[in-house]
Amino acid sequence: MNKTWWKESVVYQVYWRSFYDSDGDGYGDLEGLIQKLDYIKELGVDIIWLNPVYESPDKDNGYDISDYEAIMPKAGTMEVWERLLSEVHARGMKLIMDLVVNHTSDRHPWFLESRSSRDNPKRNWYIWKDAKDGKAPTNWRSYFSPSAWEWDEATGQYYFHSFAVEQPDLNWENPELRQEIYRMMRFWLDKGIDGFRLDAIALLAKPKAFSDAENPADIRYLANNPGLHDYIREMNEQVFRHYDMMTVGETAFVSPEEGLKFVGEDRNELNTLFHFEVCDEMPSWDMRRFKEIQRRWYQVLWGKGSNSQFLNNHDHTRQVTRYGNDGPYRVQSAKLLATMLHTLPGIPYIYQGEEIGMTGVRFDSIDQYNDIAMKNRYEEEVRKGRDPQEVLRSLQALSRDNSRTPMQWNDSLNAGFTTGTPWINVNPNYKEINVEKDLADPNSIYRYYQKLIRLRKDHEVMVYGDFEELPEWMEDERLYVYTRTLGDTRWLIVLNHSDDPSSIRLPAAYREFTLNLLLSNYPENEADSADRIELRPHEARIYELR
Ligand code: TEU
Repeated sequence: MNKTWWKESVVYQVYWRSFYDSDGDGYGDLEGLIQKLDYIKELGVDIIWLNPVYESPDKDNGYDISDYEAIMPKAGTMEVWERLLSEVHARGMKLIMDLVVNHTSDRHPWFLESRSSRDNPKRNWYIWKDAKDGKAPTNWRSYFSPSAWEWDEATGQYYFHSFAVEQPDLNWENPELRQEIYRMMRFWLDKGIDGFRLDAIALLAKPKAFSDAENPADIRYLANNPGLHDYIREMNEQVFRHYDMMTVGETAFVSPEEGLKFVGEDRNELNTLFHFEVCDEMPSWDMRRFKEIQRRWYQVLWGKGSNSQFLNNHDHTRQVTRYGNDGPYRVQSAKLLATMLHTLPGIPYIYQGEEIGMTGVRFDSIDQYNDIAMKNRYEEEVRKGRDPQEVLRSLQALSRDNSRTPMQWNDSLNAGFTTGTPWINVNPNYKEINVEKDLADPNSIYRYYQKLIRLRKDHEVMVYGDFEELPEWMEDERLYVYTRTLGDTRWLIVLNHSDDPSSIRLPAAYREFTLNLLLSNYPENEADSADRIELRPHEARIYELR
C-alpha cells in the first residue's frame, strides 16, 4: 500500500463557533482558535479540519455560504484566517477546510441573480422547475423540510434544496458553474491550505428523472446518482491532482462498494471518506452490528482506498453518551472508544471535546436549541398535532446541538469559553468535565489520547497493519478482539465494551506469545497471561505479541 502523509495522520475537528471566544461576543472565533493551537498541538494531532468560516447568513451555522472568498465576520477576517494558517503550519500541523459545493445560501449573489428572472444568465446555476398540477415538481423530502422544493412567486417556478429552504442546490450539470467552483477551490489551495472536507459531496448529481419517489421519507434517492463520479473525477483532474493535498468526502448513504468508487486509488477522485453506516443506522451501541460494518468496509477497501474512523462530529451526538457509558464509567468508556477508533483500520478523527470525554446535553425547551434540522423537525411534528413536550423529548438524544455546546476549558463561568453570553448554553457538567482538569491529571482522557496518538507516530502497524478479528469473539456482543499485523509486528487489541468485568483465554495459537502491554485504560494487571486476561468494565488493552 503506498504511504502518504494523510494516511498517517490524526485529524482534529474544530467547530470554531463553539471552540474559544476571544472577543466576548459569545461566539468562538479564529483568533480564539489561534490562542488554543498549542493545546491542539500538545494532543499530538497532525491535521485540523475547520468547519465552514466563509461569509454566511448562518441559517445552518455556516453551511449556507453567501461568499466563498470572504470570512464570516463572526469568525474574524481574512487577515486573521491567514494568520491562523501560518500559525498552524508553524506548529507542523496542516489545515483542511470544510467546503460546501452542493448548495449555497439563498443570499449568495449567484442565487439572487438566478432568481431575478427566468432568462438571467445564472438561472441555470441552480435547479428551477415548473409546478406540476399546481404543486411541487416531485414529492421529494429534503433533509431539513417536508419538501425539497420552494415556490418562487416572482418567476413562477420552484427551486430545489436538499437541505433548508435557505440552501438552494447548485446545478452541477452546468459546466460554467463547475468551472467557477474549481476556480474558487484553487483560490483557497493557492493560499496554502492542505485539503478539503467536501460537504454532502454524494448529492451533487440529482436523480435523472424528476419524478415522485415511492417513499419520499427515505431520502437516499438524493445521493449517489448517475453522473456524480464524472463531476468528482473532473474536480480531481482540474484541481486536486495539481496539489499535495488531502480530500475527505462526506458521502451520505454509501455502502463499501459505493465508497470504493469515491476513494479507490485507481479512481482519481477522493483520498478518503466519511460513511455513516454507524451514525445513521445504529441508534445506540450494537457491538455485533458495529463489527459487521467494520468487517465489510475492511474487506472491500483495504489496500485499495482509505476509510475514516469516527463516532461523533458536529452533526452526531457525543460518542461517550451515545455509544459508551457517560455515567460511572465515563472515563474508562471514553478511553475504550478512543482505543477502538485509533486501532481499527482508517484515519481517526477527534471531534473537539471528545478528548476530554464531553457528553451530550439535555435542554428543557426547544428555544434553547439552535440546530435548524431539529427546530424544523420539531415544528413539522408539532404541526401534525403531536404533544410538543413529547416531540422535544424524541428529538433531544440525536439533536446535533448535543455536540455543539461550547468547549469546556475550565470550571469558571461559561466553562472559560466566553466572557460574554454563549450563543448556545454550556453543558452544565463543565465543572466536572473540562480541559484544565484533564491537563492536570496524568490519568485523564486527554493524556490517554496523547499516548494513543504517540503510539501511532511510533508504530506504522496502526496505520498500515492488516486487520484480523479472532474468530472466537466475532459474534460476541461485548468483547472486540482483533490483531493488526505489519511484517513481524503483531499487535493484539482487546476491548471489553461492557459495564461488567470479563475474562478471556486466548486460543492455543496465541499461547506461545509473550504479551507486552503497550497501553491500557486501567492500571496494569500483572497476573495476566495469554492463558487468562481479566478485563474490568470498559477495559481496553493494546498488546504487542512477541
Ligand atoms: O451534513 C450532510 C448530511 O446531513 C448528510 O449528507 C449526511 O448523510 C448525514 O450527516 C449523515 O448522518 C453536512 C454538514 O455536516 C451539516 O452540518 C450541514 O447541515 C449539511 O451538510 C448541509 O450543508
